[in-house]
Amino acid sequence: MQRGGVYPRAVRLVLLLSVLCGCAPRAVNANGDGAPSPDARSDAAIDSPSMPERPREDTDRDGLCDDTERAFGSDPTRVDTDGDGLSDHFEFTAYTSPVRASDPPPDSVLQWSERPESYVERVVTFVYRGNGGAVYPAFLDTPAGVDGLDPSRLGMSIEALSATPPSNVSRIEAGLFASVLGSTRLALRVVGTYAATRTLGCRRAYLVYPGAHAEGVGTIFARRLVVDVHADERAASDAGSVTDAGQGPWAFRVDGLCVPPPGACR
Ligand SMILES: [Ca+2]
Ligand SMILES: [Ca+2]
Repeated sequence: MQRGGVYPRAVRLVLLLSVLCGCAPRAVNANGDGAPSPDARSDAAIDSPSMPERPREDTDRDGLCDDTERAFGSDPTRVDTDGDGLSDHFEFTAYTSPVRASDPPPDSVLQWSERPESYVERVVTFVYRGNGGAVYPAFLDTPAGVDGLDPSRLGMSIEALSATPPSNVSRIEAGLFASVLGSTRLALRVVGTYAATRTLGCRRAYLVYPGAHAEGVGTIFARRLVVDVHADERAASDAGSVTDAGQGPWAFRVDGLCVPPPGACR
């Protein structure tokens, strides 16, 4: 079965781009002369600055317009259609299924809490046939927040942990496997600590990409993890919205989940 459920990845990418660019493709003229068709002219008139913007409904206020939800396969009346704790908005952004709670799979999700004492650890492994060069653990992309949230709230680190068989590596430090030679299973440790001084009081998720580079080769491994941050209920006193001055376009809370501000559906 196609991972991600209702649409193949490529189709969903087109869907995403269409939505980000202002929704569905417009009608084009049938004779190919470049002149706008009646439908296209009508759309142009509607889009004119002198005309009011066409309303876009977001019944459940989760940041996805109803028409986007219908195309995506999620329920326009539920913030989290499959009840896995990840909002439909996040699942749309992360290309996971909004109707299958097993996607993303549990082994790719880090459950976290927005409390100072929160700590999470995950070991990820991969097999690499080394040529004698070094291998460096690294995050392959900046932790990506969704719902407009600040990824700096995540304090994450990655380090070299172990090699099997050990004799295939001359030395292991936190930042590298030295002189990897032959087929070797390398283990990386991903650690997260909650770095924020304030809590948001709503549940949200981030994407992180632990991986590794090899000397003279480039990227040899990449894994995608979802960081599912649970709200600290002690911070959830301001019902309806979350504010954090100076920290960007903060989300609102609907059904306990962080979502974009009203009117920002896509
Ligand atoms: Ca919606
Ligand atoms: Ca969900």
